[in-house]
Amino acid sequence: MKRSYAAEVIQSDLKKVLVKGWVHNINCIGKVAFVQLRDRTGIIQIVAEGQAVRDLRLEMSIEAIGEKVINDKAPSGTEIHAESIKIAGKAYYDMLPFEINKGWIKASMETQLDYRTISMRSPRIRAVFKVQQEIEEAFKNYLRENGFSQIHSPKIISSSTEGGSEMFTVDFFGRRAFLAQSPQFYKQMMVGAGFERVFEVGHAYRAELHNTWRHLSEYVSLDVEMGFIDGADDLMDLEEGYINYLFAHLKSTCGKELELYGIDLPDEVKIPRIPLGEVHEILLDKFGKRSPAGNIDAEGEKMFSDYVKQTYGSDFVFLTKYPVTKRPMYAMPDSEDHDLTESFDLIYKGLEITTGGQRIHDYEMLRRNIIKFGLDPDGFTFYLDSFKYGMPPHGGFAIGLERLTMKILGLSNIREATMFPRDIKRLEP
Ligand code: AMO
Repeated sequence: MKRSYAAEVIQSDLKKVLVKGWVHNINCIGKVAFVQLRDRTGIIQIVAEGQAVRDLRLEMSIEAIGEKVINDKAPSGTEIHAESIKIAGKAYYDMLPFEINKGWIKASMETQLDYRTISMRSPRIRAVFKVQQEIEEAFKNYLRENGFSQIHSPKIISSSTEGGSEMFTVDFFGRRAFLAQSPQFYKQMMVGAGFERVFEVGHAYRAELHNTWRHLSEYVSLDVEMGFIDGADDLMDLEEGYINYLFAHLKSTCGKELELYGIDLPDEVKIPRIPLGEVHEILLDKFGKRSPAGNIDAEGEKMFSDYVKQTYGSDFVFLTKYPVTKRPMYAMPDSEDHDLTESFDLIYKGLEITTGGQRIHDYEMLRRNIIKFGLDPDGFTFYLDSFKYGMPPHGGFAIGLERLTMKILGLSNIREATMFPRDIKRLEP
């Protein structure tokens, strides 16, 4: 007999069905048991009695055959009157680490992460990863529709891309190698290789020593790089377009999940672009907040986001024109003020979710800049050489997938938006 899923049983006019899934909940009234069966599409009630029911335990996997019956009192308006129930996967626990059938899990985040395959069974947690999947899907679709090609760059690499200190080293057949902090060099090289417009969804590694609510040692980076641009505004236009495309996509694919988290996404997003120098002045004038030179700290990001929300009604803001000293050697200096760069960060509800900008595309200028940054051009030969053959003006940006997921759903810790997070303390599961 062909298997039916919970959602199909509820929607279709099938009479006799075979369903498979996990025991989400059991309620016994006299000899009759009401079993909530959960599969990847939803939850359906099974009404059963007899020995098979007495052996059931929460989270066992089972298979049941029975008749579909419409019943207003059943949670989904439909239930299955079981003829037979078979245990497909036994339970070998004394006690579940926490209950997952009561909405919010009442256990610390660390415990939930320790037992990740159990916590992810909760429909509420599952919803996070459905939204995350659709963020990635929308990213790929939007960029493909705009003429971008998908690339896969190596994650074992020979030199730092984003500055020295935060790199994991790897013993590569006796040579010192690193885990990529970003696909930065490779996405630029692919623009020069004639692809013009590329994107990548891949892991990035940061050996950051701090343990915060917004940093992971391994995260997923949504990367974009585009050739023949006129300036950083082209890149911000592209990202603003993605945010609008994404929100429309999430509304059509994740209605149930957004509702679970009480999220109502705006119909249109218009993102203000404000130079960092002005941001500093506003923070000082309005909030008495001093910022670190040429940068903005986490408290400043939050304060300024609140200010932008009140002033422009936007949850997003582009901070532009970061100083040369705060950007990597590949950042293009501003055409008017050489101490600044053609770069930006995107802040969403108080958190940086993107860094981007125009890059230096002239071979000689890049070589001089590498030296100016106190680095040895010989350490970047493969990258630098690719600029000898007519590299066009170009730029791009990268969005942290977990940070974007976290902010869309209003989660308070990035680990909640990561299936198996890696941080300074966590290497398992
Ligand atoms: P940056 O280093 O700012 O820029 O990273 C880009 C975005 O990646 C996310 N991110 C992180 N997410 C979780 N944990 C971390 N430790 C972490 N570090 C970064 C953030 C951040 O905004 N090559 C440039 C991008 C570019 O210019 O194209 C880069 O990697 O959301």
